[in-house]
Amino acid sequence: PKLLDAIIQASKIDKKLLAVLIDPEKFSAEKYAYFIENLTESVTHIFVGGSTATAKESEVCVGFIKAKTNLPVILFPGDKEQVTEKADGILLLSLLSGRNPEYLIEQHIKAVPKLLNSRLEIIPTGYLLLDGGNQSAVARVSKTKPMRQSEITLIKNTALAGQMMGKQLIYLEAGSGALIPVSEEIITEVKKYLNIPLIVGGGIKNSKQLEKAYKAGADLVVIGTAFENGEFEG
Ligand code: 1GP
Repeated sequence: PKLLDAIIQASKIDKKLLAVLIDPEKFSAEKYAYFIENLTESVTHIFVGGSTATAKESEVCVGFIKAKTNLPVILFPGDKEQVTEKADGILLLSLLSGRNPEYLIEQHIKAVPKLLNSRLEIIPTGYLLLDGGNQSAVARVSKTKPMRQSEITLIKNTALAGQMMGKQLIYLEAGSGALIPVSEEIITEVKKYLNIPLIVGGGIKNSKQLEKAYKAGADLVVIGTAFENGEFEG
């Protein structure tokens, strides 16, 4: 598993990773050609996904990105419809913070026919939605409640349960456009117990917040909105 191995190796030597998240629903070739060709050097991955993007939108978006960059393109799908062979890999997300079977196992079962004969690298990922101070699309679409950021022990134990169940990555998510990113305290506490790489995203808008997340223990940070709006200076 090349993609996962590279993430593990980077985390071992403390080389921090940065993914730009592109939502296929907001994608247009005119807007994104320049954007993709001018990413800062610190960007190591492109994630593609959104809460409500369609199959066609996802395929067009990934195809376009693959033609423009050699960075690994990893699906971060909000729905099985977004699975496209054109990407390099997929975070197969289990929404461990929620109790909706649709996002714990059902979507995955429905995705199998597409995944079975694809060359996508499948990366089992425990996905925890935390409260980012506003209503997130993930909460709305998945019909699940985010975990309160004050519930640090529960968050840590949920992440660890994911690891014990065989997840290869843990993703702490405050939701796209979160007002409050995942706290440093949570990142540090989860990272302390985890021996798989930790991804953090949601509401990170500038290099100061990015550095804080890294320092606290995030191995890979995901930034969507701030890149989209041209606010992130790298
Ligand atoms: C959302 O974690 C990502 O799934 C990124 O969030 O759009 O707030 O950067 P932002």
